[in-house]
Amino acid sequence: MPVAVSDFSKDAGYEDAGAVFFDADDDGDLDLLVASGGYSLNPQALWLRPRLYLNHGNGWARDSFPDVRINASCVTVADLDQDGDQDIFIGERVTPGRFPESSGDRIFLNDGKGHFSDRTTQFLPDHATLGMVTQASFQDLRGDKVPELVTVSDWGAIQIWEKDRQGTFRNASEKWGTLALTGCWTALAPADLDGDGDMDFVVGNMGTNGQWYLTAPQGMNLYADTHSTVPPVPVVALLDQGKEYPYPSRDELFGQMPELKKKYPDYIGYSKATITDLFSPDRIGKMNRKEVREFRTGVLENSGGTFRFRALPVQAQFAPVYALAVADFDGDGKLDIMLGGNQDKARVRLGKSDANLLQVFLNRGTAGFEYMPQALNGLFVQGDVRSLLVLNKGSELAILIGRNDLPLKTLQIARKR
Ligand SMILES: [Ca+2]
Ligand SMILES: [Ca+2]
Ligand SMILES: [Ca+2]
Ligand SMILES: [Ca+2]
Repeated sequence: MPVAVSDFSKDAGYEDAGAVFFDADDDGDLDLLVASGGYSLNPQALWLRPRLYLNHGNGWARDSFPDVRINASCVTVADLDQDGDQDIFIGERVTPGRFPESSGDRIFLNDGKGHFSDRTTQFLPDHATLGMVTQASFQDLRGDKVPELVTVSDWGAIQIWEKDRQGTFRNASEKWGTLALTGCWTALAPADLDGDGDMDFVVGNMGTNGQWYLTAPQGMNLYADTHSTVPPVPVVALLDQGKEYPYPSRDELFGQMPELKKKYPDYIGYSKATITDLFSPDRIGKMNRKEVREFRTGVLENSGGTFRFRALPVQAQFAPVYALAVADFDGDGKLDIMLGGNQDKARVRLGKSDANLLQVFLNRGTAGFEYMPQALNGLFVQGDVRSLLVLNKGSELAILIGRNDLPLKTLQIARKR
C-alpha cells in the first residue's frame, strides 16, 4: 500500500518529542499524533503545536487539532471519559526558556470522530503540580477499568493520579507511596514484571555514576525564582549532613546573580555558604523548590495498592537511562529489562556519560533482576540511546534502537530455549 508522505515531509522541521499511533476517528485504522518541543523557542512558536495525522488508507493527511503550544515530552492515549473512544494526554517537559517551570500539560477529549477539544481544566485542573513531566502512562491500577495517570518527571516525584467521583484526576501519589520517590526520572515502562496480574513499572533515572551523586548521595534540592517574568536562575543545592550547599561555583553563580557579590567578596567565605546564608527565608519561601532523593534506576513493584521501589543492580546505575524495553529476552517466560541511555552533550563540569552499551537485566523472580554481563549479551551499541522498541517475531526478537544524531539501528536476538 503506497503511503503518501507529503504532510510528514512538510513537517520535518519540527523537533518531535512524542508520538502515538491510535485510531482517532474510529474507522478501524491507526492514526498518528505527534507532539514536538524546543526549549529555546518562543512559547508561542508554531513549532510547538501538536499535530494529528489521519490515515486515509492510501495516504496520511494532517487534520485539525486544537491550536495549542506545548514544549512536549510525551504523548499517551486512553479512554478517559469511558465513552469508547481514545482521548489524549500530552506532557510538557518545561516551559520554553524557563527551567524549572512547567505547567503546559494538557488533556484532550475525542468526540468519537477524531475531533479533539482541550478539557484540561475539567479533567486535570492541578496539572501544574505534575512538574517537569518526562513520561506518562495510563494504566488501570485499581482494576475498575478506569485508567490512572502515572507520570515521571525531572527533579520531581513519580506521581499516580486517580479519578475522583466527579471524574477529575487527583494526585494520589501519597497513598500509592511514590511521593517521596523524587529523582531525575527519564523513562517509564509499564509491565507486569512479577506476573501476579497487576501492573508494575520500570523507572529510569540518572544513576549514581555522576558528580552530583558522588558529592551528595543524600540528595539535592533546586531553587529558582519562577514568579517573576525574568528567566529564572536555577540554583542546585547539595545536601550534606542536613545542610544545603550551592553547587555552582562563586563565579558561575555571581555571573547570574551579581547582587550577591557584596555579600561574599572572597572565595573562602563563599565556600562555607549554605543556601540559607545566600537567600533570605522570605525569598526562599517564594522560590520554586524541587528535590532529588533517589538517583537510581529501578522497578516499582505493585503490592496491592502501594508501590515499592527496588533499585536495579549497580551496573544499571553506571549511566543515565533514557530508554527502556521490557521483553522476555532469554525465553524463560519471565519479563526481562533492557536499558539504554548515555549523555554525550553534558555541561563540561558534569562530564559526559557513555558507559551504557545497552544492558540486559534478567528476571530471577523473587531474587530480583540479575545483570547479564556485556560479554554474554553480545550488545555493543554506542551513542545516546533515546528509544527502544521490541518487536516479537516468534523465536526471534527484533530491537529497534533510536539514537541522537545517528541512524536507527536494528538488532535481532534469538531467544535461548
Ligand atoms: Ca483511523
Ligand atoms: Ca473517550
Ligand atoms: Ca505485578
Ligand atoms: Ca526472561
